[in-house]
Amino acid sequence: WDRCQMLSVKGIKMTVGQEQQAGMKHKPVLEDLETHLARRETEALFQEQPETGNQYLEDTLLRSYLKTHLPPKVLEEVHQDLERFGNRLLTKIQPLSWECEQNPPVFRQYDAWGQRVDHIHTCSAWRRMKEISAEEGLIAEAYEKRYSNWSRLYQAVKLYLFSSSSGGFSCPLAMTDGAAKVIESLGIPGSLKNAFDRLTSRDPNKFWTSGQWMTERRGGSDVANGTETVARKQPDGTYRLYGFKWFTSAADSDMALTLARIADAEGQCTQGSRGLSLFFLRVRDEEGNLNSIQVQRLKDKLGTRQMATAELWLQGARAELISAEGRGVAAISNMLNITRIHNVIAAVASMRRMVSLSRDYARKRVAFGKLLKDHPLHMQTIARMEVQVRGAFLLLMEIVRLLGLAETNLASEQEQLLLRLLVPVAKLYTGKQASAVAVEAMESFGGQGYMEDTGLPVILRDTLVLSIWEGTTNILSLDVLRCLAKSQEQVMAVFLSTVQKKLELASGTEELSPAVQRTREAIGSLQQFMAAAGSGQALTMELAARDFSYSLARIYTGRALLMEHAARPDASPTDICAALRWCNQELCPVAVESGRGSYGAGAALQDSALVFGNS
Ligand code: UCC
Repeated sequence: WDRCQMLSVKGIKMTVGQEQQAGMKHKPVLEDLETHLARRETEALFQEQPETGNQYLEDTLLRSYLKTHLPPKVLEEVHQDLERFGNRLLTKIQPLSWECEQNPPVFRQYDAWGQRVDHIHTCSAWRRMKEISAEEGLIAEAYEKRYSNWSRLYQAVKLYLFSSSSGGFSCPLAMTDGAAKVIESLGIPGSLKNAFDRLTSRDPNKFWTSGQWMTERRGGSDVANGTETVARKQPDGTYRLYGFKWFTSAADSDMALTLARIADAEGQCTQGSRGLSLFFLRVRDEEGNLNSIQVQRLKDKLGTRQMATAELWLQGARAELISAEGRGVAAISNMLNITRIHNVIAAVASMRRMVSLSRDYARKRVAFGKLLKDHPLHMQTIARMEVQVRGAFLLLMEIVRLLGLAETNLASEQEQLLLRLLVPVAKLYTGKQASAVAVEAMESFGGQGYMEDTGLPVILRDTLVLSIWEGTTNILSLDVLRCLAKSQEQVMAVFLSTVQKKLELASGTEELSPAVQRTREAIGSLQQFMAAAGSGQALTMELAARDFSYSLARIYTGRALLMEHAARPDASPTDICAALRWCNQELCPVAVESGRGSYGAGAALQDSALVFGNS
């Protein structure tokens, strides 16, 4: 089809390969057809399969980042482990990942004799992923802190390498990490010591995973108003939970953290956010019986099908209150921030996987008489994706670097503020980037990209959820505003001064000057917006929240690409090129003067009219 299409377009100069094909068109075809058909029976493959090798060794950006930032002793140890892990991923873990995809969980509600069993059957590869996660210390690494502030970054790198080969197991790991973080931030109370030890264990026989049950039938974003689950206090001080959790990911987990409203003696509950408290519960008791929980059904999802997401009835599930009463949202936000970072990890990993496969395919696939890699337009498309992945990767590294500092009490107040801001910014931005890159990369395989058994559609489907779960793009944009308001905009001062300082350093590198200039202009625009929006109404900031957050993401990523990486003494021409290309896009998409009306009441009315078709 594409050949006919190309030849029918007049006035376009044909490449050598195209000319050859055009000539071939006039050869007698019947004879050729017979030979081709005869050969086809013996050929298993028509195209060479795109592959990745050891993902750690192949990832030059990752390796140069580690070399630049890690202390030499840490780098030496980490390098050995990552090389080994890269081989294990390639030879042992990747095949398990495909098995997980081929054998999604199955729900059996009744046994043969009519007994209700509510059994979620997972495949052996999925269970093996759990053991591997413990053996590799994918959670433990961050809590043992053997490399002090670098442990968190090292853990994130392992998770990043694991993500695209995990068969969906990254999801329970995200929540397991989040639960460990919540328990650690509570000072590991005695009653939770066993759970913490298990969540952070390297022993596959001890290791637990955790769920995060936040979403109820009234929705997943408005947790404050959507949570109906009630907690009734028992004489022994524990609670029993009654409610319906409508979207519980990794429902085969060992424990969960969940929100509920404590009922008073009259059975009344406080509504809104102030009525929510945080609870810990085991999913099953020591005998393996469900903790007064019934599984209604498994969700039929577009992607992440390897992982059991269920609707659960809590019918008096025994639970322990672990936050102060009414402080449930604030307490679970420690978990949310960690799972949001895992979301960024998954986003970057899926982009990296798709671009690596596209690159490999470009070296193997011949079209129009030459390899794809020799078609400049094709290479331009992959190069654009590469710039996106690089930016997202460096933003991720910046966040886990800051998190590592915060967790070892080495972060300044400014760095803590920056971390709080960058988590929602990175989550919302990379979630969108990942699906755009996955769709684009899919196209680079032509029709093969659309074929289920190539595994490529799985990556696309699993990527699409990244802008939805753990807070949609709009909810996270509003979280960015929450963060600004809470710090009385001190966080913006920190953001701007961090970028400005680094710009001064980079302005000494001649080749980077166009990018430095563009970043300066973008900061100027951002400041102009802030000044104009400051005197406006709350609606202005709400309507601008998404564009504003994108501006923060692009400017900060420019800083990471520009300063941290491209201005290093041993930076490669590719590093500099990526920084320049990144800064060539619109760095500050927020409309500069809010007075221009883009985000005012008039614009809101227009939006409504456009959507509903009013006059
Ligand atoms: O569970 C889900 C699926 C699990 C799958 C996980 C897999 C992850 C995989 C990753 C890779 C493979 S999905 C469900 C996810 N649900 C959400 O993300 C919720 C989305 N909604 C929000 O984020 C909302 O903004 C809420 C729930 C946080 C809004 O709640 P409120 O109660 O209306 O908000 P408030 O009143 O503003 O916040 C209450 C307190 C405040 O503290 P105080 O009272 O001290 O001022 C806030 O500052 O909580 C604090 N807070 C935070 N603190 C709220 N959000 C944060 C935050 N992000 N960080 C720190």
